[in-house]
Amino acid sequence: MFKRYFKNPIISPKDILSSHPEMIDISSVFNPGGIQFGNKILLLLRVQNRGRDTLIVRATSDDGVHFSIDNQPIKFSGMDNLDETVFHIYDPRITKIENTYFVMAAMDVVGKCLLGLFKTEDFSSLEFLGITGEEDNRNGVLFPEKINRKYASFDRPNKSLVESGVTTGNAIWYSESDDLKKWDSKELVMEGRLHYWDENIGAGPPPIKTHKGWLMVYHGIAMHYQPIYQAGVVLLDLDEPWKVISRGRYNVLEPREMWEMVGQVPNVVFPTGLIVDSVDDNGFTNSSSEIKLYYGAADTHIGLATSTIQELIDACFP
Ligand code: BMA
Repeated sequence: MFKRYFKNPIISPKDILSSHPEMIDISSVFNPGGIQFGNKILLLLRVQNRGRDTLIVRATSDDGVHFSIDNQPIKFSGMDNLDETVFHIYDPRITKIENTYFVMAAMDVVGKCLLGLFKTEDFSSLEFLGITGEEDNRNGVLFPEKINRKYASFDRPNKSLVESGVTTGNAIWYSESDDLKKWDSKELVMEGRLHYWDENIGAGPPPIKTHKGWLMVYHGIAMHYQPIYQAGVVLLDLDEPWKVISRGRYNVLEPREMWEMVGQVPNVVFPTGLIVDSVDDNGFTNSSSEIKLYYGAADTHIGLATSTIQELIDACFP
């Protein structure tokens, strides 16, 4: 299971010190994408100011605990041709394929949310490649390698409408693409389990390749009077990742600390960034590898929790 770092939260709104006009006295920092970038652990933070603008801010660290946070938001390029008004770009998930880093992020446009795909070599800016489709969708993650000679991703179409007007969904789909531009929804991967911890679901960080299968941390929402966001694990077939080998019965992280239970959205742990110790030449992570999970807490702070590949694989089996 996950163990929280003893000095959590590792990033708080007060850690963002900047004189940039959009980054003064910020309200929240949460749901970071994460990746190993050279010797550093790099996070893309979701930052909100008092105008409830969303900014993406880069943070880097040598030890995964002490972060140096940029004093300006990351710049996006290539978005001028998009025929939509984009209000917010958020919840980035980062994947490295060969020498390019890709970021899949939610984009709020008029009446719905789309998934945008961006690329970068060095995180100085993010170049927009396009949207994955026209449908209301969120929680998109790109696999770190091609599967069956195609780029592969999970996404989570937004369907059910909860009272607040927020759209959510209860099914993760597998999609594939030849060129990263045109995506086809291919297979249903898994659905929410009514009455249990994961009634609505969405992918967390990008899946990790292990010798036992693709390991994915996902988020599940118990749709109580007040929704509870938790993290769980599932193991998927290596060649056909839409096939579930085994799915954990219990969550592996749930809101328990005060800063996870209290904030702008209460009772939320939202896993988005995951770093493993070592990956071999074929992309496999060793079962003894430590995992660092970076997650949003109550849509206000960032927490760090650790585990190992083996512990999480074990947690996939009832
Ligand atoms: C989800 C997403 C996340 C957010 C979570 C809890 O639907 O919007 O960005 O962290 O709700 O508010």
